[in-house]
Amino acid sequence: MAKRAETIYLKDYTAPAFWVDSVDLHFELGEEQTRVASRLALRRRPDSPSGALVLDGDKLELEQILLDGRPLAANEYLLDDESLTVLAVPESFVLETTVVIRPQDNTALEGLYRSGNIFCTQCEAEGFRKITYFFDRPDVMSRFTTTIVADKQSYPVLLSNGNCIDRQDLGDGRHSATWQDPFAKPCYLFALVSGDLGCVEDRFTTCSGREVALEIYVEKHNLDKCAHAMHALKKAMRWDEETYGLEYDLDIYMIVAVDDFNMGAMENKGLNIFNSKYVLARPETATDADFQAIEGVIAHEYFHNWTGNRVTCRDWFQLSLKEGLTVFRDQHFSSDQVSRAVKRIEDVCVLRTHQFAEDTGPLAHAVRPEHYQEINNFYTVTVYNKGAELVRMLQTILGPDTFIRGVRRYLQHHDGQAATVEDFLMALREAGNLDLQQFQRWYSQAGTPQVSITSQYLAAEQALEITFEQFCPATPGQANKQPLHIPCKIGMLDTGGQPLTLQLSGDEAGTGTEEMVLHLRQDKETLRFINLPEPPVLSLFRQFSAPIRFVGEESSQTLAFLLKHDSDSFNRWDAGQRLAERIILNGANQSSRETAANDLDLLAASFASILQDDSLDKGLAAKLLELPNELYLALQMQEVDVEGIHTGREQVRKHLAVNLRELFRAVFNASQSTGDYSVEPEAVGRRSLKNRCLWYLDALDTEESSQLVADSYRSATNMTDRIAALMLSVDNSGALGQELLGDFYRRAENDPLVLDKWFAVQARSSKPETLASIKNLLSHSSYQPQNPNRVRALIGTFSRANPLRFHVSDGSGYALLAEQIIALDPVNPQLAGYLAGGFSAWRRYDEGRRKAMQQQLQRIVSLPKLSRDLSEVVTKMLE
Ligand code: 0A1
Ligand code: ZN
Repeated sequence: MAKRAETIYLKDYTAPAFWVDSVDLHFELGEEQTRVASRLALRRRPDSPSGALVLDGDKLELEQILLDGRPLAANEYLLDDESLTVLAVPESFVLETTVVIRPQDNTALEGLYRSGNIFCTQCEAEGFRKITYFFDRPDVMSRFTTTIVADKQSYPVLLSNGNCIDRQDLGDGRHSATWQDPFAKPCYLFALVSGDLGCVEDRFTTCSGREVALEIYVEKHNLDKCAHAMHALKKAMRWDEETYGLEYDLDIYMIVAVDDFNMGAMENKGLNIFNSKYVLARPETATDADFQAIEGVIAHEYFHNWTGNRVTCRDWFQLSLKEGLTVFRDQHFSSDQVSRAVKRIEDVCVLRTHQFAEDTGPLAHAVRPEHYQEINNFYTVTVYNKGAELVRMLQTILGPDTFIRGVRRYLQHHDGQAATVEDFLMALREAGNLDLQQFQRWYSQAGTPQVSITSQYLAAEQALEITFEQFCPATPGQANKQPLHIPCKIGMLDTGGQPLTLQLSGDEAGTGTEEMVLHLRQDKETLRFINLPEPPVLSLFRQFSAPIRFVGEESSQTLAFLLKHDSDSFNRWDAGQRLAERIILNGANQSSRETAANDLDLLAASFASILQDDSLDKGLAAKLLELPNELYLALQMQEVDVEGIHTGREQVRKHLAVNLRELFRAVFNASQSTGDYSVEPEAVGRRSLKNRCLWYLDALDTEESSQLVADSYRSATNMTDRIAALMLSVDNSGALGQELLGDFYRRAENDPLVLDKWFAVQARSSKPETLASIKNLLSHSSYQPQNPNRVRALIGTFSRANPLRFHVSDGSGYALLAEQIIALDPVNPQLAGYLAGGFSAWRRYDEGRRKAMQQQLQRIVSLPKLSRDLSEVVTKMLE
């Protein structure tokens, strides 16, 4: 556990001293021990200084070491817990090592480990060093050949990257398979799987007519839950051909689902390994959100084949080069499958709730950080989701066609290479002939910029002057910020709600359009629009054109007007969110209560017309009727008022329910399902609108509303409707919740993904007994502390999605989280580090809570043995 706690800096990057032309691996998988023999063909790079060969290796048991076939004497090499050093090596040579590892004891789930009876690997970021000695860095790319030997009966399936070139029956009850990957790759993309798995097969013909075998491997009882994932894979393959002109490059594409996985999935070349949560789905076991997440993650991993695998990252500081770009691509793909506006709203919601929170806390970091201790801690919403927003802004700045040309240029120029953010920006710049110098600051500057707007209508001149001021608050290690290049998509409405034609003074380019992009580049700048006979209503940062906090000057009437009329659906939604936020936050404050009451009438009237508008997309209607979540609301307060936010939001919910009861009831009835379950956007939208209405109706807290929830649960034919009703019943007083929980548990039939939902629903409950029930659940026979999904369902949901009960004022929620982190750290440091993030906002609470959280953090940091993952986050939080 005593890992190096040194800090690694981007500025210290040096190229590797050796090339590894080929890697031959030979695995003998065993129940007690696994033997890994490796044969590396190495060459010193001509420009690198002579010196020892140093390979990474994490606690490996070395059995044998040969240099050009000759066993090395003990004084010719050095070994420690983290590396192997061969003191003198020629210019070009073959190094052979044999090591022993114990996958069955590997609870950290990095390297080669077991998930149930399946052997599988996770090598990103630095797991390969737990398998064999190697340069465990992404800029060393090699050709891999892998032979796997295992017991034939227990492990009939033997998989690795590339094509299977040989199979043997070894006659002693064991068999072997040899796989060869024709593409050079970094070792983090290596994968191996072995187990007794079933396979769903399909085919795909690429645009140039090549046949690709598609195979999804799962435990046999899950074979009936793969159809959606397979369908998504084929759609993603076609989409990438049609949108980017990118074709798949091997003859086989395999996906394996395992139950124990630290993240969502992994893009290993030709052999993706997935958390089963992102593969398995049937209408009775998975919600609409699960179905959509599966489609998104399948696409994400597939898209990595180009953005990540064919062109990879030079070093881990460039992580967003593959992740930001690939998230952008998967979001774009998903928005082409569903309602574009709804998808954008969901993506922005994640960003504003989670990434903005990260940016305001002690763990704030740039999309391309400049230093780290443990790279596992940087698979964050900032690197992934803000990274995707940066790519999106580039698309907005360049225009969609130039952007695609730029991405293609980047992939062509760097195919087979390990690239940097600069390489990417250079290709885009060349494609668009544009200056992106200032834009590059987005990659190095942490924090969420605030843009405030003031405007002045000059009646005599029929002009409107808008002044934009940008300001970025300090983040750890970055006190002073420089102005960013911020694209602002703008439109204007006349008083009847009709779009106006824009005319920017002194700029002919935007003239005549109803929407244009303004390029903000200075701390403060004023722009003048002309030919405006009356004061217009502004619609700014349409589609959330930049990841900023927008501070506007709109009255509540204007927000209600935008919610009704804006042609940009995202801004309609955002106007409603801002109005609702104003009401909830003002409602908690005595002096502004009257304003809040007036605003509430305004909101109710707006909601009424949404509920009566039959022409509106149902999914969008459900979004427009959503109240901002408690985590987002907390971010808007100087000091978080935990109970105030919850109560304020509940009051608004109840007020709307009471006043619009008939409308909610009518829309609920009209949205009942007809026919078979489908995940088409129309059906998904209808269910989300129906369940939004149910959420309001439930707030009436009457005999009738409780009956409606019970009926909804009992008549549900799919997981979406069932879990929506279950959640409501568990939050309510009365016996219904317990009864339905019992029923739900029985239905779960030991399906781990459904059991996760059962745990999560209880962890999310706003009832006062929640903490006690979580304590009980920790010793429930179905609780598995070694399974990351289960831990995230119970402890993750409680600490990250239940602010009311996690922040209970006596600090007992904090103590529970700290205990779980402490117990988990020796088992799975990556997960422990993730859970510790639940404390990251501690400085934003009142004194009592602040002290209580600080105390728990100190308790953790003073433990004698801490993983590097946990120590880095906890230390940073206390700094
Ligand atoms: N590259 C994967 C995510 C991933 C990252 C790290 C992991 O283990 C430490 C596992 C998966 C993706 O973006 O999908
Ligand atoms: Zn990814």
